[in-house]
Amino acid sequence: MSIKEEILKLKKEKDIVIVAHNYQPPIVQDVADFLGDSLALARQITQIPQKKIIFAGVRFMAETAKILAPEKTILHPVPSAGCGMAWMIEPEDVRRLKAQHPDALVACYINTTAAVKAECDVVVTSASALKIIEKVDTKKIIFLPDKNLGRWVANHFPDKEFIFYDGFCYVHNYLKPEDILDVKKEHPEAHVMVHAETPPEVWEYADIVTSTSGMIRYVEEHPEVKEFIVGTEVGMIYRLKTLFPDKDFYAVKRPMVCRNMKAITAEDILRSLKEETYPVHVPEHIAQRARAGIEKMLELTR
Ligand code: CIZ
Ligand code: SF4
Repeated sequence: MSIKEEILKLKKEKDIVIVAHNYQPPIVQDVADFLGDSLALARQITQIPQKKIIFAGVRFMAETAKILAPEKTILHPVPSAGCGMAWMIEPEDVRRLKAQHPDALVACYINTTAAVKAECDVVVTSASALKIIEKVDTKKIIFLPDKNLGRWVANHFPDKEFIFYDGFCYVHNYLKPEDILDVKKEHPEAHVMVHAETPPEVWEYADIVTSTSGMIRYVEEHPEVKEFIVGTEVGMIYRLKTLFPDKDFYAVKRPMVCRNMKAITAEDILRSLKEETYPVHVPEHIAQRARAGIEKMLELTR
């Protein structure tokens, strides 16, 4: 039996659900019951009737799942698989910014630890940020930790004042115009989709700057376009090819690989199914405060 067959058999026998992020390796995507971005997966978690869920994604995503479903067992197969951006900011940094700008609303990207979320008013994802900021009355907004995503959001709200933090994603932040243009030369008809975590200097070369779910929507809404250049983590190219097998998707020239997303292998998933490794725990005093911001996001994007 192949490892894939073994996983599919065991998850059925043990009634364990596997959810996986769009950036997961192909084999993990293939065995998942649900695939999506962090917003869709957070929403999904609250709908799953099963008691045990394996979360294939980085640490903050598994923590978010546990915060939203504290009664369930959330298994994170590789606890050390964290997000480099989430590690760039500590709760003290948020408290310092709040002390400097007491009249500001604190919007924090979902790519943060639970302890950082506990300091925030509302959590946002790349797919939900615009909708959320549109709905809040506050004029001044502390947006953290991703400076690029923050700038992208701020560009949509010229009447609001934004305070940024100097965080970034090492996979997206170093994308250069020539990484796109070199591929565009080979495929001049292709439309360019880049993630909002990429730096502002590449945005003018893109047909759309968006989230991963926004990329799926863009392909759906442009049936006449057959080729796309994709400026985000490579896992997304596999996801797009699976969803749209008759279209072509090209990676940008610079390899965009998140080491931590790729740290979860089929072997880890199998072990997680067999040994129920590793249950996620978030201390309740932190979970309770972080839950408020996550639930606010779900409420404002309903
Ligand atoms: O929100 C997410 O899932 C991330 C990290 C990327 C995206 O845009 O989907
Ligand atoms: Fe974090 Fe970047 Fe990896 Fe996403 S791709 S999990 S933002 S390090």
